[in-house]
Amino acid sequence: MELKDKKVLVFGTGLSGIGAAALLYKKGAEPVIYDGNVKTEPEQVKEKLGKDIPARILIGNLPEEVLDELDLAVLSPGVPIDIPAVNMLRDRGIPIWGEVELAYANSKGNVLAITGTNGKTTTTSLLGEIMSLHQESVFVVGNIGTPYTGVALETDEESVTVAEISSFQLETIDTFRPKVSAILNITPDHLNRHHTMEEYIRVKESIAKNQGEEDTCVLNYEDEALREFGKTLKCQVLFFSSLRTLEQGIYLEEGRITYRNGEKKTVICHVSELNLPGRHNYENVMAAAGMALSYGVPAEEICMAVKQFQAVEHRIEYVTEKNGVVYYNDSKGTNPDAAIKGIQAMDRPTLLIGGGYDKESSYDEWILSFDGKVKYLVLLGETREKIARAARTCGFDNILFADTLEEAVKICAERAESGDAVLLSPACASWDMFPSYEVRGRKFKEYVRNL
Ligand code: UMA
Repeated sequence: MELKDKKVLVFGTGLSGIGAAALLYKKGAEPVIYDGNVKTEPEQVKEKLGKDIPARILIGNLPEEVLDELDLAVLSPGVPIDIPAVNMLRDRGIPIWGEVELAYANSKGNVLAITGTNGKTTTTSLLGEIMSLHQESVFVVGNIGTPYTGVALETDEESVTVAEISSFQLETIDTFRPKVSAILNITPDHLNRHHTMEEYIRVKESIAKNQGEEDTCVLNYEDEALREFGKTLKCQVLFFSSLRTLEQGIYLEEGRITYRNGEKKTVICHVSELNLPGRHNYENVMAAAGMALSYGVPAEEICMAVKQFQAVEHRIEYVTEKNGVVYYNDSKGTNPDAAIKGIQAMDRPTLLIGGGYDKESSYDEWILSFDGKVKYLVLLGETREKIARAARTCGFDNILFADTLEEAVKICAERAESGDAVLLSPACASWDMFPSYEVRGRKFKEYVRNL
């Protein structure tokens, strides 16, 4: 769509909305930026847009006369596609794009896109590092925290955009076509938004829907749904597995991450050379390496980047040691599956802080994964009663409640003994008490350091 002189509604005034409005304005469109949250301050939105990006700002209800004038609507990922305001747009036949679609339609070069329930940020960062070692023009964008629209107009034919793409973002793509995509794993998450697991899987898999024969999709062989999905694709498929050797693909052989292509085997590195703990991280490395290899990056460059790479913030991040107690920040453990990885990575008795925003997850598997390691489970946030009930049903009773994260840290510090770990790995999003998991993680680190 030619954007010049088009009137475009930008839904949401967060990172995506601001990025989208700026891109639209630079392309000659007339953005109208809208937020349904009545507490949004127009002055703050204006400030975020900056004086060079004029846009009409609407807060609260969407006036009918504005709807009548629109040529396009661009949704932020946090906006559900089935709320009344979006239905109104759809009913009027106004095209609805996500912020990612808008960015993609206005960018050049190739896209390497990663989705999955867990491991996206680590894999995206690592692939970003690999690509930066390989070539000059590399952009790392998306759910990782940098809106794609913010860099789209800077890309050229030689650019590579490495994009972390969430299920929220995939719901509103249209022509988005990565040269190489990856789906790392799919376990229950965001069911309050997608309603059923089938729908969540369908949305995740749509990352490959426009890929053609020259493109590649990298998939986790150990995820049954993805193994089957691989058979249905018309693009090339590259599987990885951390549990078995494959005739074709990437796998672990005696601790070595190995790529097998026909008779040829290439070793990327030994897992002991990685700065990332845990099998889930070996999978992230395999996926990033597989994507880079598919793109044509030489194995030696991948090896070099992989060995240099350090863990991302908020993912089983070592904070400090106080009185023999080690503190870990896993604020990015925002769903039960991610939190299972968090507790599995602990090698000492652990005081675990959990709970937060309710995404209608089931917590039983997480609690069953405690494996005798958790001394106390300190719960806070919207889900605390729900998790406590699940824990008791699973036979785990050492539960304490806290009203704030600061109180939770204090409770843990009082009860922990030398040799223990304190782990913030909430199994829930942060949105009931914090604007993001990053803020929650940073606050946790601050409270720990102030102890
Ligand atoms: N809003 C409405 N009506 C609604 C919902 C939201 O008006 O029904 C408004 C809010 O009032 C707010 C704005 O929309 O002003 C927020 O938009 P947003 O939630 O899409 O947030 P952004 O700041 O644009 O950040 C988004 C991603 N957030 C979400 O998907 C919730 C960020 O991912 C991403 O980094 C950023 O775009 C840049 O691409 C964060 C995230 O939590 C990390 N992602 C989820 C996750 O990882 O689990 C999916």
